[in-house]
Amino acid sequence: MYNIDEWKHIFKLDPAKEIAEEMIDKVCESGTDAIIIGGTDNITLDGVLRLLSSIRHHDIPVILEISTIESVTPGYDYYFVPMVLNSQDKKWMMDIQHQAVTEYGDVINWNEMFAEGYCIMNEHSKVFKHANCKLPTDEEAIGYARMAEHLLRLPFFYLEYSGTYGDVSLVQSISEELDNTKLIYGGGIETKEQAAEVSAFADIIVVGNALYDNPKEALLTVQATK
Ligand code: 1GP
Repeated sequence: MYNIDEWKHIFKLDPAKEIAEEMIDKVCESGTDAIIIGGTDNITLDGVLRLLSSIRHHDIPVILEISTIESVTPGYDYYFVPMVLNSQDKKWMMDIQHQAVTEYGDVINWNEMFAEGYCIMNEHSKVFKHANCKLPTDEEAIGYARMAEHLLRLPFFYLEYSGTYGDVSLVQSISEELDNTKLIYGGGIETKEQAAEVSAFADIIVVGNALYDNPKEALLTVQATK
């Protein structure tokens, strides 16, 4: 339905945060390629449905990044399933996904479902602590990227710096490793300059927090990737 191969820019909206309807309209009309609904805590079915209904009357693909089984609902175009490669607990890599598939496997439309191999690089982020991650060295991060591409054959490798702007030289090194697996970069992008810089290497960049902190500037990140 949509051509994911052409996506360069995604805005991520957090169902646990307040955002004005007019702002949602601006996000949808910004020229961004898709919108991800996702966050780390206080994700409720109500929040997920509310954002979906505000976005739905715009012609833009909308993705639910699944953080809890309880907040999954039909109606999204795609469902992204995080598998946290650098978690120290098997739970975040395998078990919660397994539980969901065991429970809902009969009704899942697999064409809408994509796994994301997450590598979480910001030790101070909520998600790093939540998923009990271990900070990889650059070499180890490249190792995860190679696993995502060659062993696991994942559609996406997500280099996640959530809340802080990352190391662009590592983004470059990882992008050089990936051919079939798409590199998603997210974290700390606040300006169009940063968007352009990281977009030179990542297939897709994700902008989240800036939409809430400095929306005017955040909206400008779209054009920097085109
Ligand atoms: C978070 O990667 C996204 O999952 C975006 O990060 O909120 O720091 O932009 P920011």
